[in-house]
Amino acid sequence: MPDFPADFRWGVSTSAYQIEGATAADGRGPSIWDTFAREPGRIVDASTGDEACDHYHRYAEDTALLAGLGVSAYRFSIAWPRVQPTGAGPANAAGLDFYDRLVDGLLAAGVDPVATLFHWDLPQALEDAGGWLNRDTAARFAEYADLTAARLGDRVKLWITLNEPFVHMSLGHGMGVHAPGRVLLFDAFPVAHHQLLGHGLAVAALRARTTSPVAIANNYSPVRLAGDTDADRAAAAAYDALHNRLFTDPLLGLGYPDAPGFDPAVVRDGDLDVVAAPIDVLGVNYYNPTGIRAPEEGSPLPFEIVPLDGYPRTAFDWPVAPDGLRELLLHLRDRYGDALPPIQVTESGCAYDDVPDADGRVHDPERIAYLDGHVRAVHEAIGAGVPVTGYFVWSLLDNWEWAEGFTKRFGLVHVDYPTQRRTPKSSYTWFRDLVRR
Ligand code: IFM
Repeated sequence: MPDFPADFRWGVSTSAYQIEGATAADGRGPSIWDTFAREPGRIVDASTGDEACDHYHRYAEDTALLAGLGVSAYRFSIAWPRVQPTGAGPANAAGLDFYDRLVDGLLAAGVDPVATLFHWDLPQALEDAGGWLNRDTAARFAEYADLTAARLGDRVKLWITLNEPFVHMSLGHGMGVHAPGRVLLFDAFPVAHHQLLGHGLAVAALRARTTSPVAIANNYSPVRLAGDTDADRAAAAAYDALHNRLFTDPLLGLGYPDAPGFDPAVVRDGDLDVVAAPIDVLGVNYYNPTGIRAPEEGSPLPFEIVPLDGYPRTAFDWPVAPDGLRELLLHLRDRYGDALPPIQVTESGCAYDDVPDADGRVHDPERIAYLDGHVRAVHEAIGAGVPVTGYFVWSLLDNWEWAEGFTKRFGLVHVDYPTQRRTPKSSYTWFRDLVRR
């Protein structure tokens, strides 16, 4: 492996609902995922995050795993319904106490706390009032950011406002396969704008409470053209605008792109200035490229997503394409130029069907190969002049993978869910050695 700068930030990521469990502890209110997971047919194995990895009670053991890994940072998310059980009103001190203990434990272990404020677990009470379709949710989000930073702002080293607002809009509100399960197709656009408005308002709230840097974590997927007609190229441009530009162009001051479903009516005077509040870091989550061609006639979509041939595949059937990471980093640099802040890859990882062997060890050579390729892709992008300053593996632990329940394992650490026993996989050792070097 080639050398990285000495101050490069190596980390791992998780999110609250996927690992914490303890969904009724210490006054936490229900979130949209508690509701959604209970609806028949929503989650492939009919599981919920009620227990997940029981991290709420085992955070000290998990912090020891982070210390053993030697990472300089840990990206976790804060559950809004722990801080504000109904999404409004004063802070629930007992909920914040948990993150207080976690943050102090991380600092004592020499690991920088990196906190995401919204990783999809909206308080159910806010959803009942319209959720992200309701402009007021953006203001509520800023209030929650303020309460959280008032307690943790002196110790969190990097704040991330939103995680993958594109995925929350498209899977949660466009297609209904994630919470809250709305099927609005392109009428989901207000969810994009209100999340971005909430981001901008939260940036201002954070700036008033902390001098730590502020970021957002977007998901990107380079488009692979599966056809060579003008219609195919138009379809690819439409998909690229929706997935890769809708949440980045306005953040970096370019306004909204001409994306399918874009509805100027929800954008009020002054909103774009709020959305474009300067950020210190752009978080990049990358998993795979997307194959696109022109849609069949009569399709409600302006593009068709097609499987990509010729790549190895993960247990999620996602193509393994490290070159896509290098390509997207170069594209970001080329598209945004001087407006692009330093980038940290805030998620990169893969699911495989990892099973302990007869000795209880978990060997995951595919994950090692996957991470090796993606880390090299980052190095190449840095060499080509892209300002990348960090890389976080998704995920520290096997965890509850949304609609896939417990069926997809992304961790460097295997979790045996019935016993909650943690077993570092061979990829944990590999990543530890990489970080040490
Ligand atoms: O598990 C998710 C995470 O919550 C958001 N980014 C993608 C991961 C893998 O699907």
